[in-house]
Amino acid sequence: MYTVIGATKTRAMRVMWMLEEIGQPYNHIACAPRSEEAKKYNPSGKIPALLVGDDVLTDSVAIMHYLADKHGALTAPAGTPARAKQDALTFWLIDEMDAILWAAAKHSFVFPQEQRVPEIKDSLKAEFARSASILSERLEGAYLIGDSLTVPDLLATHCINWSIGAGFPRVDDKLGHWAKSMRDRPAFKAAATKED
Ligand SMILES: N[C@@H](CCC(=O)N[C@@H](CS)C(=O)NCC(=O)O)C(=O)O
Repeated sequence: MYTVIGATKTRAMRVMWMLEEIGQPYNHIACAPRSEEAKKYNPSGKIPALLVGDDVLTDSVAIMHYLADKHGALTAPAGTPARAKQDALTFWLIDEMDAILWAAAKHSFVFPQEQRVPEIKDSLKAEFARSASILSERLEGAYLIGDSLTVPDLLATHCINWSIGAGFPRVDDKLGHWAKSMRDRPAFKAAATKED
């Protein structure tokens, strides 16, 4: 049985949602970033982590790819052009959405007060809005790629949700409705409301 380390309000949600989508049971230890509990599994205190037997896997996207490949779900097969295209979108989302949100978080509450540069946040919001427009333009149907759910759908939705929580400007209606359709998925709801 898998065990997810990390509070639902963090990137751990990506891993929990993925596990719900692929129908794998899991335990959940809902600890905060940098807590003593988190450090038991990852000395940096970063979450999420996934316990798989004696192994501790870290990084939400690495964990999602591990699960996708292991269970043959939410991904094109490794070693195919389709997978390379899927990975390109995944890495674009990390560069152009996750990294921007993370930079805003660092300058809001992660860095010590004296290292924060709050003035950077307007520029980060504008950059995120540009990324959201590009993503909206490429969205053609119910999913970001083809006619089935893949890892980038989960990652993009999580980033859009994060942007809402961080007080970033709303994404356009097309992308907003799409993100809502993702949040309406039973697996998303199950992860979001999972009891520990
Ligand atoms: N790239 C990593 C980032 C992990 C990360 O920074 N997680 C945050 C919580 S969402 C954290 O633990 N922050 C504490 C810190 O950076 O010290 C992933 O996707 O898992």
